[in-house]
Amino acid sequence: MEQTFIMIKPDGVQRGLVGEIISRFEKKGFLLKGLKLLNVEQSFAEKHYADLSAKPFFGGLVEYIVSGPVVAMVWEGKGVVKTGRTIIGATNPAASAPGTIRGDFAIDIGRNVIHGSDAVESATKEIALWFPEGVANWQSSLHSWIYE
Ligand code: DAT
Ligand code: MG
Repeated sequence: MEQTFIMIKPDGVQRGLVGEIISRFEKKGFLLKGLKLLNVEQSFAEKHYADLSAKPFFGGLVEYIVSGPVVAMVWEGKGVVKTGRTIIGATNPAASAPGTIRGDFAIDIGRNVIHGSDAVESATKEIALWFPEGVANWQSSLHSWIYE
């Protein structure tokens, strides 16, 4: 089953949005496979955002990600990468629809509360980076009530 990497950024943790965000993925029917609260170092944040290293905002982005604890998660389900991005909303909260996490809880692009993998391949890479120890092995007993 498809998996995605979701991270609640330091602003989301500081603002008390952890429960709300987890709840949205849970209520959708996705399965929580990995979860931890941690501080990351600059070199780790740089690795996570390596694809953006040439961007002018890279330094500020890394500084933001290391500014406090983040919640790293692995969520599983059919189409979870793309649907996860839909639940999160557009990168710039000014363009995120109401009802999305960024549309409901963020204003500035540099404080947009949450990260979600943008493709199945990047999800695989990010899960390996953030959860080298692996994720939990379980299946929901509600599976047949969520999938036909
Ligand atoms: P996303 O997080 O929606 O996948 P991204 O991967 O293009 O977006 O960029 C990663 C983060 O970098 C994004 O969540 C916020 C920041 N960012 C992106 N574009 C930016 C810009 N033009 N100015 C400032 N920060 C930006
Ligand atoms: Mg991205």
